[in-house]
Amino acid sequence: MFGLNRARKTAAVLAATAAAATTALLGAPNAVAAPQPIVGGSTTTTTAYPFVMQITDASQNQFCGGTLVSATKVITAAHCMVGESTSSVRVVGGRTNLNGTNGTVSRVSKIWINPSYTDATKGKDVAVLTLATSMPYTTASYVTSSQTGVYAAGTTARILGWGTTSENGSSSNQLRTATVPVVADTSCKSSYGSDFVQTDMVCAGYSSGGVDTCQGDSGGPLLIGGVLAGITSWGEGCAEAGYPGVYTRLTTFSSLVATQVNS
Ligand code: 4AZ
Repeated sequence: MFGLNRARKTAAVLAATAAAATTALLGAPNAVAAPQPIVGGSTTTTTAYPFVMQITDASQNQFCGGTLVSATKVITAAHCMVGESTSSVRVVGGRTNLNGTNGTVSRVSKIWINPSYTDATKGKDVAVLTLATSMPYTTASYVTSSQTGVYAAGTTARILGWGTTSENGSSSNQLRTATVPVVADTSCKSSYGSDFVQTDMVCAGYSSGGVDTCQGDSGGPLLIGGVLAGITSWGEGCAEAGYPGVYTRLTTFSSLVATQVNS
């Protein structure tokens, strides 16, 4: 009912090996945090966040999120689009609940995947979809390449999605949101080692865990000051202490994305 017939696009598994290696580096056993409920957030609506899009299969089962940045352009994660085709995906706007039938459903006329993308832990996790039908919703603006200051450690960022509310748990029927602090690159490097590609990624979360994106939130927005600054990409599990969520550092890809958005 909530899109579970389709495997969610998951990048988390890719991080497992690196995280295991990092455990030794941290010098302490990786205590397994209890799964928590977007983990740790609260429900919201597409009325409050009209630019948040569901990315679904042809049967409208949601498997990723995306952000509307013009009437016909959606920014999402490259790893969400691997193996997809213009006939296999839909974008749904204005639908707060996964089991709703309201809002606007569009086919996709073009999928642009960053041509340098290979897998989420190597960075470059960005894609732009061109919609066949215009979305009648307020769009989000996205960072320009010069706005690198938005990622200052401790800055409050907002995450949104329909993903699972606990690691390996069930998706949320209703859109959820939470705020998490941007994590210093040095700290994220300590968590993820060489899988953290500083130029292409930014981490966000509390050192104690508890609030995070999770499976099914991928491709959705990380907003800083209301502006799209990141794309939900990967992480070791969800909301675990010491393992913040990893987001595409959008400033690095702003120019590349703008070429697609404006094409
Ligand atoms: C995923 O698989 C996923 N905790 C998204 C975000 C995070 C982990 C996994 C970060 O879609």
